[in-house]
Amino acid sequence: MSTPRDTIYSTPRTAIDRFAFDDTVASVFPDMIQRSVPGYSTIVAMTGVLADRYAKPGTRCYDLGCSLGASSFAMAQYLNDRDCRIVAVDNSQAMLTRLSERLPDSTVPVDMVCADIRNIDIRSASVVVLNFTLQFLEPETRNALLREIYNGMVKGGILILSEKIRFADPHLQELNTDLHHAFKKSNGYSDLEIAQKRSALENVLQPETLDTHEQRLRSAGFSSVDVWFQCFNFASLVAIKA
Ligand code: GEK
Repeated sequence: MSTPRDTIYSTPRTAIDRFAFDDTVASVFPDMIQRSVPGYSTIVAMTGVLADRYAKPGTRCYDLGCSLGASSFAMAQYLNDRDCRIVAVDNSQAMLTRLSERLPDSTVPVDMVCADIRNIDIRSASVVVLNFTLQFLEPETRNALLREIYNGMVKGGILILSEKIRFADPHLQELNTDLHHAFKKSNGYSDLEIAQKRSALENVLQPETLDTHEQRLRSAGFSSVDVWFQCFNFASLVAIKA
């Protein structure tokens, strides 16, 4: 998907506003996330492979915080003739306006919902994707959402949770932060862009440790929990409802 290049933070700003998923961000989003998140395209592609294995006929596959629907499209590739509906949810109208232009390309029915993912009804879900979304919710609201998701899933369903993570060990935290910045620089972002984006995300994106995620998933009820992908401070977990 070729989209305009992200140059949002390329010029010096006197004040940095809180990062928001507005029209400016939506217009460059595929380029922004591809150049910012190590492993993004692998995670999205494997979401399709996992959906192929876990999506059950007559159920729903949720893409929570869908942005432009990358995970929805990855799942749709595998779900022809499966009698599944994809439910793509985001609270950014700017993202959904752009997604709606792409939906006619989908081979599987996609219900697009503009809502806070904490306020929707989740039911009959065999696949739930939280691809870099939980990190934007206030931490104290995350347990309740994970319980709602668990309760709305069918037995044998899968949750795929991808997040920026932090490390309890200060050395590893510093190392992985540096490596992530090196990754962004290798993708053409300047030190200024990296620094200004980092300020904009302060207190907006709140990463947690892998331990915290694993404990939350288990206390929500998931029986099998595993980290299936990690590159620096970005990871993806699977959690199965037995
Ligand atoms: C992808 N999954 O391309 N309710 C609904 N949506 C929300 C909420 C909320 N409370 N908070 C944030 N969002 C996508 C990438 S981006 C990740 C996901 C990133 C939405 C927000 O509007 C944005 O579209 C998305 O979550 C996060 O695989 O930019 O790092």
